[in-house]
Amino acid sequence: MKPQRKTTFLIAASFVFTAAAFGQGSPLLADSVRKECLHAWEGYRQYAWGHDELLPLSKKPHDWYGTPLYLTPVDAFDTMVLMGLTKEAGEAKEIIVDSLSFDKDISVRAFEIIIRELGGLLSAYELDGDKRFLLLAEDLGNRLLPIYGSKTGMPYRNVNLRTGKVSEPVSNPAEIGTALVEFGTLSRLTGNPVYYEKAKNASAQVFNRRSRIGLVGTWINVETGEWVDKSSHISGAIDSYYEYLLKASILFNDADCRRMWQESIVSINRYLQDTAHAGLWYQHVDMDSGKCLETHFGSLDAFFPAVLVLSGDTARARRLEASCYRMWKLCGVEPEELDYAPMSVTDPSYVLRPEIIESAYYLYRRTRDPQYLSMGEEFFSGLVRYCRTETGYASLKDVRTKEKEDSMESFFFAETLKYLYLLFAPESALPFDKVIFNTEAHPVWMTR
Ligand code: DMJ
Repeated sequence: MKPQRKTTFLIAASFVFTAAAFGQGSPLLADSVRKECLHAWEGYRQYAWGHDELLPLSKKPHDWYGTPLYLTPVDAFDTMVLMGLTKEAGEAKEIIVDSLSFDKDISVRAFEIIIRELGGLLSAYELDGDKRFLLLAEDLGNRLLPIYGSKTGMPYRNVNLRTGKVSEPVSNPAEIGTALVEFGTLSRLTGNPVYYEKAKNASAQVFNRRSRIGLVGTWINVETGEWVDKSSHISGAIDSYYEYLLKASILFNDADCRRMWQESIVSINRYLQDTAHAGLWYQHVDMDSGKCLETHFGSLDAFFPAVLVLSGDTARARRLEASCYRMWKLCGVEPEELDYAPMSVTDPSYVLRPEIIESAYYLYRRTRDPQYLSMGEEFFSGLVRYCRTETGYASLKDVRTKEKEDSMESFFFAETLKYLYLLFAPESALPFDKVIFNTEAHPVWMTR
C-alpha cells in the first residue's frame, strides 16, 4: 500500500469508527440494505402482487388462507417509509387502503394476524396519519375479539374473520399474551378500552397459573386452565409472552404488567439461565421442579438480549448476544435450534429470522459499541451470500449445506430488513427511546 493511500484509508477508517462510536451507524451499509429491500420488493411486485407472499424460488405467489390478506404489503409498509422508499411505500399503501378487506369466511391464526396485520396497520396509521389504516385496524380488532370468549378469558388460537367461530383451545403463553401492545394501542387510538382489557386479562390468566417457582409451561388448555405441557423456557411458544409484559409496562406505564414482568424475570434468571457451558445460555426446564430438560437454544431465543436491554440489564444482554453470535458463526448463518452443550445443530433450517439482528440493534443503540455494527455487517453479508435469489431472499433448508427453501416470510420485510437498516442508519431514522416495537418490529409511539 502506498503511504498516501494508507493515510487516506486510516482517515476513512477512523471516520467510520468515530461515526459508529457516536451512534451514527454506517450510511453505506444502510444504503445497501435499502437496495436489498428494493430488490425483494420488486420480486414480490413482479411475481406475487396482490398476494400474501412471494415464493422466491418457484417465483409464484402464496396466500396463507387461499385468499389474500396482503401480508407482505402490510408488513413492509413501515419499513419502506423508514427507509425513504416513498414510491414503494405508496404502492403498498394503495393496495392496502383500496383492496384489503377482513370480511372473509376464513379461520385465521389470531397470533399471526395480530402481530403482522393489526401491528402493521397501527404502525402505518401512526407513521402516515391516514385514518383508513386505523379504520381497517379497528374492523380487524372487532373481528378478533371472539377469541377471548373462553371460560378463563384466555384466547382460542383460531377465529373465523366473518362468523367469529373460534377453534383450538390448546394454546401457549406466546399466543395468549402477545396482544398487549397491539390491542393496547388500538384502545388508545380509538378510545375503546375493551381491547386492552381483554388482552391484559389473558396475560394475567397465564401469569396466575405460574408454578410455585414462578415459571410458566408451553401448552395450556384455555377452557380448563390446565397446563398440557409443563416445559418452561424462553423459546418459541413462550418468548413474546414475557416480551409483552415488559413492553406493556413501558408503553402504557402499566404497574400490573411491570409487577408480572419483574417477578417473571427473577425466575427466568434463577432457573433458566445456564452458565455451566461456555458462555451464557437459557435452557429448558420443568416448570414445577426447575429440573433441566434440554440444553436447546435457537434463532427465536435470540430476541432475549433485546428484551434484556429494554429492561435495563445491558451486561447480561451483551453476554447472551455473544452466545447468539457463536450460534451464527457455527455455519455462517444461524440454525433454527442447537444443543449448546456439545454445540451441535438440532434443527438446521433458517427461515430469514430477525431476532439476532434485533438484539444487535438494541445493543448498539444502548451502548454505541461498534462491535454490534460489525456483527450486523456479518449477519447482512451471510444473508446476501446464502439467501439472496434472483427475485428476493429465500429461507434455508439446511444451514450446513446452504440448500435453499421456497419461502420468503413477510417478517423478512417487517423485521429482518428493518432492524438491519435501523442498526446501520443514523438514530434520527427512528428515535429508539421514543418507540416500542411490537414483536413483528412495527413501531408504536410511547406518547403522542
Ligand atoms: C415473527 O413473526 C415474530 O418476531 C414472532 O414473535 C416470532 N417469529 C417471527 C420471526 O422470527
